[in-house]
Formats: sequence, C-alpha cells, structure tokens
Amino acid sequence: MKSHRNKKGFTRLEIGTRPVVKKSLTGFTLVELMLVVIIISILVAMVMPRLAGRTEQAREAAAKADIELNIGSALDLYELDNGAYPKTEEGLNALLTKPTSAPNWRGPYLKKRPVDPWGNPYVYKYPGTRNVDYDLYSYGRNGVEGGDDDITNWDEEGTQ
Ligand SMILES: [Ca+2]
Repeated sequence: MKSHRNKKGFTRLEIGTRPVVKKSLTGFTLVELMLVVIIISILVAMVMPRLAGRTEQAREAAAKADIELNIGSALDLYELDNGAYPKTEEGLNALLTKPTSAPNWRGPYLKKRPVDPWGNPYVYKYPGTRNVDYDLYSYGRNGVEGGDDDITNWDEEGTQ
C-alpha cells in the first residue's frame, strides 16, 4: 500500500486502506460461500438425479416383473386349468374370483388385484391386439396410454 506515504492525510489513508482490507475480507467470505454453494450444487447435481433415476428404474423393473412373471405366470396357470386365458371383459379379476366361464377354476391365482407401481391397474386384453394370446401392460409413469413410458408384454421399438 503505497498510498500512505505519498498521499495527503490520515483521512485519505483511512479511506484508501479501508476498502482494501474490506475487500480482502469480503473476498475471503465470498470464496467460502462459493465453495459451500459449489459443494451443495455438486451434491444436488450428482445425487438427486441418480436417486430419482434409480427409483424410476426400480418402478419400471417392478412393473416388468409383474407383467412378465407374477401376472404372466398366474395367467398361464389359469390357462392350464381352464383351457383359455380370461376374456377382456373378465379381466384380471378372473385370477381372483371365479368367472362363470371357467368351471375348472382352481384359483385364486393371485393374492390381490395387481396395481402397477404408479398406482394404476394393469391393462389386460384377450384376445390381444399386439400379441397372439394376451396383451398386458402398464400405462407407466404418466398414467395414460402411450408416451413412450408404457411397460408392455410386447416388444416396442425405441422404448427400452
Ligand atoms: Ca404411458
């Protein structure tokens, strides 16, 4: 700080130095503050989307398991006993309560009425419009048909 040697007085000096001191103090706290902000934003940026992605992935996997394994095998058992899959209008309820069209019914084939991980009922159609036997799918995250998030028991290009 050369200013205190060649400038006029103390007032000038005080005015001249104070901002310097203040600046460095403010600069230091700013660095601290920025570090904290940076660390927090890194944590948020890294952890949150991963968590969100994981839970959504887990829901999709659960829906897939329901469709391909849980409900799928229950439907296959039903078909073994009764010679055909439940009709569309009987729906998945036929796995829980005996429909009149199934005299050899030996269920219940499921413990409870299946609901997808987003809280919506699975959609069941027999005869199917996509498969030779039945169509079974979940509307996925958006809760409505379509939108690239449906989990289906048929292969859909570009959804996986
Ligand atoms: Ca959907």
